[in-house]
Amino acid sequence: MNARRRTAASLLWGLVAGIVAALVMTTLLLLLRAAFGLPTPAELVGDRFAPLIPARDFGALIGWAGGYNELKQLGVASVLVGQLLTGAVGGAVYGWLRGRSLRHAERRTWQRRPDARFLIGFVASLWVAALIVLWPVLPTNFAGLPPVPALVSTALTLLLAFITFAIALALLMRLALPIPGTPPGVVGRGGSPSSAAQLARRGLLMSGLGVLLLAASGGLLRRLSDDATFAYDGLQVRGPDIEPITPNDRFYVVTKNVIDPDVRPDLWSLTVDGHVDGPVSYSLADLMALPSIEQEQTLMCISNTVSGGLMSNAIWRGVPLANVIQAAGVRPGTVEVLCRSVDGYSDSFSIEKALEPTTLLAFEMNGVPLPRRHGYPVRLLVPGLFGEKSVKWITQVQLVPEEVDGFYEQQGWGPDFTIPTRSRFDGPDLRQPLPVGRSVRLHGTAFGGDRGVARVEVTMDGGATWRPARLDYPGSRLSWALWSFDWRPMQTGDFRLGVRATDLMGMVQTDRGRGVVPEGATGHHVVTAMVRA
Ligand SMILES: Nc1nc2c(c(=O)[nH]1)N[C@H]1C(S)=C(S)[C@@H](COP(=O)(O)O)O[C@H]1N2
Ligand SMILES: [Mo]
Repeated sequence: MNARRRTAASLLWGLVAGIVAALVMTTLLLLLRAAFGLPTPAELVGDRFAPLIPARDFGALIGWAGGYNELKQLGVASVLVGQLLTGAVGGAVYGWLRGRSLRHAERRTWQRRPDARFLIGFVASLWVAALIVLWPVLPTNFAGLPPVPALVSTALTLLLAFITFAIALALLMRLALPIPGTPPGVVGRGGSPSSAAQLARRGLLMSGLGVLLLAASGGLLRRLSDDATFAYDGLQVRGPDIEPITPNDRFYVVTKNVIDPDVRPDLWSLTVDGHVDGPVSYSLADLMALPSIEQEQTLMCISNTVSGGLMSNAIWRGVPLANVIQAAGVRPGTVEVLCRSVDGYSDSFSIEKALEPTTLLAFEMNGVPLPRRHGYPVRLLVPGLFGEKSVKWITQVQLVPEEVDGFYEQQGWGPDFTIPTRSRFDGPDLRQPLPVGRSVRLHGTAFGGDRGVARVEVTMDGGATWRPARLDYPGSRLSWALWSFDWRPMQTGDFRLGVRATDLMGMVQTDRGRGVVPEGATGHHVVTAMVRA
């Protein structure tokens, strides 16, 4: 081979070896994710950049991808491809340099070997860059480690991954090209001549290894995706069979995660720190031993439309957040509490809200321990504010002397997160025409945040007249109410039905229509009933 062809060959070898080495690294990362809940770069990158996307663009992206789950899948796939591309580039440069050092065989001490120096530099700069870029999301651990151990273990995981990549790359190149000092065509590594046939064999070996790794990481990916949130994120509950208390397996779900935390209670703890007299920490047993209360409360996502089902009601048990905050001692000048979760999620709200007796650290939902997808072992409940403030899998409550933006707040949601009063039709199914002259039971839900529901009214004439509905299930001040109205249409035609609620403060639900971005949707839920002979 002439020099130019040899250079091209070693560069190409390096490129392929780089991809295979990146596959080794990816397989290791997926294994660590599955076994220990250590976050993958794909998850970290997603969580780092999602909050930087403005709320409206985020909505457009979700629409473009075909849903939040689809966007998550796209994000994960792009980072995985990015890992392979980075590996390919690193491998190509390494291969090229290694090919060159073969031709300068006299310089064989490793300090003089530019290929080895490059590889160490490549790994070090990847790691430093990853630490700098991903710094805010490093305290993520899906097995439930508190922030500091989570940060350290994530940083070490990344280092281990990059070192694994480098070792795999070096070994694979050694397979391809003999070590410097033993020029090709003379004597190969095993003392055998490095002939074309031998190179072909090695090529075959490398592609075999690549295929094997693809199968392994593919298998791991499939296993992980069985555990992913794709099956339930965005779950809604509404319609004719709506129940006063939502069963846990029907309760709506919203999560930023591709795979939700699976917290090991023995690793988990809750810390109250920041602007306090003295930080306090609780194990799960500590927390559950504190006096707890039961509370019926409805949760609703800020992205719920006026007709949407991202709203559910449950009976929770938990410890008032005020108790643990007071145990730490609020320093004067505290403005907000910033709550962090094991998944790296955070949100904040005023210290006044945090000290209200109904703001809870909940550990039970409808009589059973919190299900994993709803925040096991402990989640926040912040009555009156949109669901995103009710941080699941909470691990830290930090008192802060200034306003801080949470995960979605950074996208530009808010600044007011008060749930506006709302009401909705759930039944009957109006896709079928209603028979004229026969009584039909219109029914639905009404929710006033933490202001309760005093009254629900319906209109059959586009808002000219309003008639009082019955409150079949009045709920609590913090929950929805279920209403119904027996209607006997005496004429055929299409009727525009509307509903509105009034809260216990006497405030009537606004008829002003507004979209979900940035402070949640408002306006009347209007449906059309076809009345036929
Ligand atoms: N740690 C964490 N908490 C979280 C979220 C999240 O992604 N991670 N999502 C929030 C959002 S946007 C909503 S609407 C509620 C949903 O709670 P649920 O799934 O129990 O209904 O959880 C909030 N708490
Ligand atoms: Mo939400």
